[in-house]
Amino acid sequence: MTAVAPQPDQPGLSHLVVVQLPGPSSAWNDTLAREVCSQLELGDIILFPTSPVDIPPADRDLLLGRKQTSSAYHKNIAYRPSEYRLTGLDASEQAEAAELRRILRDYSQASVEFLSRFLLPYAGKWKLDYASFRPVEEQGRPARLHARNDLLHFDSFPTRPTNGARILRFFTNINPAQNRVWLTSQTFESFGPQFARKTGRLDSFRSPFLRGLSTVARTLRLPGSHRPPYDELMHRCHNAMKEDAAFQQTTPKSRWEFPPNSSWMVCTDCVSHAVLSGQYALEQTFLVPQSALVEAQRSPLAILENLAGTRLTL
Ligand SMILES: O=C(O)CCC(=O)C(=O)O
Ligand SMILES: [Fe+2]
Repeated sequence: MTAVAPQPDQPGLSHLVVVQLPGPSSAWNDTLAREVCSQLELGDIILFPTSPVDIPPADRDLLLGRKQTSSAYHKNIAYRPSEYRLTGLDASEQAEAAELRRILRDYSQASVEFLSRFLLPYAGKWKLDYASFRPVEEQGRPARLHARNDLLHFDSFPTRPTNGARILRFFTNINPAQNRVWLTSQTFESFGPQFARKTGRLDSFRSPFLRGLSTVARTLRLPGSHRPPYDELMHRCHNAMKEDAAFQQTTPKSRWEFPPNSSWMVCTDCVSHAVLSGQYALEQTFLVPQSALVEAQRSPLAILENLAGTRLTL
């Protein structure tokens, strides 16, 4: 396996690291794996021009809507590996659900199997989050402002706090003809602090009085009280970026085209990203705990804790 980063170095921007597979698996070792983990954690995009995950032709045909017309295959669908369950389908679509669920389970398992061999420092330590099927053309897809994926953002899941764990996503473009096109801008390390300050919340986490109030709210299980300060800040940054039209326009950008049958992975909590166009992708999300990171001291959690001057996890 070989990795090359072809473009000139631009501080603060994400770079593309191209990994050619297959290579002799004996050539892969812990040192190289740590290097890739470091690149990921600091905001680079790891691209496999040929996906290391095989999707059987019959499954691909189903996903591309060639063999059926049910609307089940035409909406973004989430798959929860731990429950073997799909969300996003109506009762009328249950006939298709079983097949779709099986295909997503296979993609999820194949991604786990590959990444367990490739990202050795993380293997077995991550928490497996949702997988998804994205059959809707992204260009012009209607969504509320905060749900728009065509605006640059760092990922933060409003209903699934990570409590400091990193969000690592493994995508595959299953479109036979069309690239998936992304923009990225500077990484969290470069301008996360600027947005974190704008939230106006950094000081509040230091106040013993407000921390005490939060503990009481959690004890009483009040709505919203389960969200750790880290996730609160990350989510506010996510929203602030999408709301900031001047930032969206003027920030320096790189444009990436992910070709048919390629896979790429990104720590989407530190890579500011937006999808401009593309249809038909699969994706598996991994939550990597602080204890497995190779650059923990430069993680969004470490950066925010430094700024806040206090712990931000629960
Ligand atoms: O679907 C994509 O290519 C990425 C969209 C995105 O930003 C996200 O799911 O958080
Ligand atoms: Fe995103």
